[in-house]
Amino acid sequence: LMMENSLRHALRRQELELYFQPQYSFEQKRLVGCEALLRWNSPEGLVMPDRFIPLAEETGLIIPIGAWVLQESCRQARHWQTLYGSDLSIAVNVSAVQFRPELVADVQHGLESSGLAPEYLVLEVTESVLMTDVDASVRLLEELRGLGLRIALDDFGTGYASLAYLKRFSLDKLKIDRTFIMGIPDDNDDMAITSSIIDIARHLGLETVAEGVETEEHVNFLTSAGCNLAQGYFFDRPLPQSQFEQRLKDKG
Ligand code: G
Ligand code: G
Ligand code: MN
Ligand code: NA
Repeated sequence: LMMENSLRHALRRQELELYFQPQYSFEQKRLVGCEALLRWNSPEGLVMPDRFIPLAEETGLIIPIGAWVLQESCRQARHWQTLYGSDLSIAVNVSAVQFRPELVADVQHGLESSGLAPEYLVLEVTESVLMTDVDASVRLLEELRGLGLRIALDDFGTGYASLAYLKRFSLDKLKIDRTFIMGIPDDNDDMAITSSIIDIARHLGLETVAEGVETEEHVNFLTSAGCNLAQGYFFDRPLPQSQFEQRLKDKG
């Protein structure tokens, strides 16, 4: 309850902060995007999203917080494009509570107030978010993509969406869940699953992002399997703004 009360004030007290985890292109060998990951500098210290996002969802606070994350992510990406001339894209996580028709207005507001071109904004949704109401999800995805932004299916392979839904949902990217990447190079099943996801995605015209890329073996396997983008500790942890900007100067 104490946490609920202080989370209520977190936005106004400017205690929320975005970290940015770089995404690297295997083909271009450079930093091409990032995922925005929320942190809470609470009076009790740094709180990770696994601890406060569920609470934000239960209390409905995720709606204003999510709108702030969208606006701040668009503003930041546009700012970096101006400063570094980069074509950097930014991925924002969207939870089930946010995935409703009103999300369109929040996204439009973020894009318009920042001047960020929509093709540089990626929304990450999980299979379970989409499966709650499949028909409504199909419509909302089409409306969002109609704005020109892109959609990534997060934690792909761990939820209960069947492959048939890859056809119904309007998507741009699959993020291969890190539990599969963890098994490379010792687990043959994980390697078969990973390269099959990459093949299916390519045939469907979807980009692939590998999550949890931690070792050189991961990089080598994913390169030869034809994965498009890598995100993980081998390259970078989620970084505060100033450290991320240093990466942009070095590797953008
Ligand atoms: O770095 P990490 O511990 O940051 O993030 C843990 C999880 O918290 C992520 O998998 C993600 O799903 C969730 N998360 C992080 N930032 C956000 C955010 O801005 N909005 C939502 N809805 N979830 C987030
Ligand atoms: O939204 P999603 O659940 O995909 O958020 C990414 C999560 O994965 C964040 O909590 C982030 O800190 C974490 N993460 C990013 N890179 C790595 C990695 O290389 N290894 C592990 N174990 N976790 C990672
Ligand atoms: Mn994500
Ligand atoms: Na994920």
